[in-house]
Amino acid sequence: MACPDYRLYGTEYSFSGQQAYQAIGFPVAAGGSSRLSSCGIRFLSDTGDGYVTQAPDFTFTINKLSGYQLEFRVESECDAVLVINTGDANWYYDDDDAGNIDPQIRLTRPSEGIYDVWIGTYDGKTCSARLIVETF
Ligand SMILES: [Ca+2]
Repeated sequence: MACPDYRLYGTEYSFSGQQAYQAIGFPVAAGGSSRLSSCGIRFLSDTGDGYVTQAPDFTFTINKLSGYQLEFRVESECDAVLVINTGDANWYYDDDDAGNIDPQIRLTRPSEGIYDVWIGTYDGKTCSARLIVETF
């Protein structure tokens, strides 16, 4: 079975911590066919289930993050989940922290580099969604 693979690339964007201080939105289809609970990923944050694609939806290169907190959140019409793999191969997961059963992950001491991001759904459905990246 295919599991999320950070060696693959999503749609690529590069920006700095300063540029993301004004929130940046990215339309995306939430969902996928890879079931997280079958993939044996050890998450540093919350752990939970959901379905994502094999390749990340987005591959961000984010520079000049010193002094910023970095937040990823989703606005969707379904029960979205969020998976992030950072440049140092750490995995993060969230299901519902943004409210409205949408996910949110805030990294308080983010490091510069590559962030692979998957927007999935808890129940395997697919829906329209929007990923928002913002620094604080
Ligand atoms: Ca959710």
